[in-house]
Amino acid sequence: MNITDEFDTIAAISTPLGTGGVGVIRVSGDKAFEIIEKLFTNSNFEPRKFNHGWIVNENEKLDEVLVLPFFAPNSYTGEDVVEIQCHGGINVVKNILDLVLKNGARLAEKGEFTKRAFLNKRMDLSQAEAVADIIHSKTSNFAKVSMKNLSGVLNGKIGEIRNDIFDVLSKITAGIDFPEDVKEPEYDYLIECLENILSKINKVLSGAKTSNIMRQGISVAIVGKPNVGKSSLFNALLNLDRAIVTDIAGTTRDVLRETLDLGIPVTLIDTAGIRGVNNEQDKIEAIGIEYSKQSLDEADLVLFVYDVSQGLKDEDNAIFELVKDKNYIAVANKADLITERNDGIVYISALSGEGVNDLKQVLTSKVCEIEPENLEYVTNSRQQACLNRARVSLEQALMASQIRELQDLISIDVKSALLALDELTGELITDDILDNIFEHFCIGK
Ligand SMILES: Nc1nc2c(ncn2[C@@H]2O[C@H](COP(=O)(O)OP(=O)(O)OP(=O)(O)O)[C@@H](O)[C@H]2O)c(=O)[nH]1
Ligand SMILES: [Mg+2]
Repeated sequence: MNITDEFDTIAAISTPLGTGGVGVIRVSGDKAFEIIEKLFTNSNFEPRKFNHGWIVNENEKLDEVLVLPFFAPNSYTGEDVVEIQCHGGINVVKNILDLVLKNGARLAEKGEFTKRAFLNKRMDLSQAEAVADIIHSKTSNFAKVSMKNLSGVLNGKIGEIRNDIFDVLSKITAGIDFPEDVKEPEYDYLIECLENILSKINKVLSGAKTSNIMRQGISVAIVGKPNVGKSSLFNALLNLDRAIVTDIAGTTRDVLRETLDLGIPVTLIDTAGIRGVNNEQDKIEAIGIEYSKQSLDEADLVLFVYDVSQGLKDEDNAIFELVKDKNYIAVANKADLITERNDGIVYISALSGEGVNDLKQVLTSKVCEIEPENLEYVTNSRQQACLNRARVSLEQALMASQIRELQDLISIDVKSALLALDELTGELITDDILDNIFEHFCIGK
């Protein structure tokens, strides 16, 4: 797809494919109304109002629907858009889409509606990227912060920074181009401006690590020797009977992963109990143990589980040796079997549920050492890369100003910073970058 292509009319199913109350088919482009008029029994459209009628294929009624028309430019894409709300059965939705395609629309590519919204200036790039974030967010917190970007928070800040840079560049350029009429700006003034801009960029970038954690989440591996109750804990944390639990040591063979929403997405990993097994005797368990060690290495946080009714044994200590240099929480399980409690130990019973909520809290505070709700600017890796490029260029300009370098040379770095921000906002963007961004969308958005 090319930025300068004439837009044809596209269509796609905008609701998830499955059985549901309603399904929505979206059609966008010049021919949207022409196509619907051929299929709909009531094409006396009132804009932005639901119009009731039937979708018919050569007199055969396909479904009773509501049609919601939007006239360009007042639509999501900025083009003529028609949304057909039909019954949510998978075949009904597909049949209507097929009919729309047969009548002159083309199946939309991933993210093509939002891409058009961007190209038609209905939203800027950070808002378009926020749409993808909201759709894909794994936690409600991330959905909330992404919503800030949809409402233009990041773009507003970047616009402000861009204006600051543009202002500096204009002053330098005027001094260079019209030396007789305009005095070149004082170096101290340039230093002050550049420092100011850099601190604004650093403020936006300071949320980068948190943004990445909120986007990708963190992984928490549950490790320990066989039979200490790892899978029971995995199930208890998820509130789900996900992993098989038996009293046979060596029950879990494969690595199990599930997502847990602690405000930040957590991938909880259940592993095979680690013990010395003879490779020949039990190949499967030996492989499982290898996987456990890998998961342990890769995890951001480890729950080291032991059976407190048995006390720490040599096997536990051997595993603890693998864990101790990592970020870990030691969990004393099967506390229902003992009566004594010491301070500073996390006692739980995965069986009865005792202490599981407290453990969740300890886990949450470890995971959220950052306060996600306070995150002011959420950025993705592409935006961070642009900001970092702008930062490096401005730092060079700053250094050059400090040593009173020729302003001609300083302007080159200031200009690169400006271009990096233009790439961030989408002012200056290539087809490749655009395709890359919208590839992460789903069809129908
Ligand atoms: N009394 C008591 N029994 C528990 C508790 N947690 C787990 N168990 C029992 O301990 C046995 C082993 O539990 P699992 O959850 O399968 O243990 P595991 O660590 O996953 O074991 P492997 O997968 O073999 O490594 C089962 O019989 C559980 O019912 C607990 O808190 N209290
Ligand atoms: Mg298990």
